[in-house]
Amino acid sequence: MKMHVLTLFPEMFTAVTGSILGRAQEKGILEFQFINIRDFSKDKHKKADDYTFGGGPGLLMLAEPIFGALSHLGMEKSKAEREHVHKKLLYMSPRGKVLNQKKIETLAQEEEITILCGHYEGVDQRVLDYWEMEEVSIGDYVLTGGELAAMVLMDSVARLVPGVLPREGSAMEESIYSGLLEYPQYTKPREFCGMEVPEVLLGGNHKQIYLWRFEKALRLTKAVRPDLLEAFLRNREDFTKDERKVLEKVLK
Ligand code: 6GU
Repeated sequence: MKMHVLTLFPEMFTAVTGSILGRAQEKGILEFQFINIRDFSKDKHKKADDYTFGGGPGLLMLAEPIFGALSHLGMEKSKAEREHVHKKLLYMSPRGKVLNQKKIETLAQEEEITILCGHYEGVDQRVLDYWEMEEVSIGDYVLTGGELAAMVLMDSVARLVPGVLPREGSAMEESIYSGLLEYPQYTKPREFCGMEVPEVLLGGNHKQIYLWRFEKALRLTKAVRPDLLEAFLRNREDFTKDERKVLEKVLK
């Protein structure tokens, strides 16, 4: 998968290239391209922003350098054309639809994702209109720019691309996929600061271990995210007899 990022702060993305995602790039599974929007400014001072028409505080990113960068990438103008070639064009913005795991799974199917990071007060609206950009937020709070949000998106999408995670399958096993929060886990040593690893995990009875983890996940989800538990119970009814017993114990 190719990921292109248009930003005024390309140096921030060393956080991406210096991690597991960087290793995936070396292996040829992912390909990153960071484009400095300022390089496409036609202004002699490389200006990429200006004051807003109508007044108000802060600067807005200019349309022209962004158009230049997208044209340089050979970007298709319409959403329909991009869909045809499995490309996405996203604008990171607190105004967008909030990212969730389902959306991330859909994005992981793309061949190419291009992400525009806004800064200051955002971008000229004509950028979003002309290129039919999809706006994506990462939550109901405000960041100084789209870069950190873009990295969140890139990381969560990239880990679903086959071969990116060191152990195949570890992305799919995790609990958000089953709709519950993750059960507690332990590694060596068996005793640490007077705290023991739960006995059941040392035994090797896989069914018992599974049911213990299921119960822990249910209890944790009930306490922290009752909304997730409710959805989980609504979406699944194919429980085994043993699972049903655990469920009854936790829900009563
Ligand atoms: Cl995508 N951008 C900014 N600036 N703030 C945000 C955001 C994005 N998502 C949540 N807050």
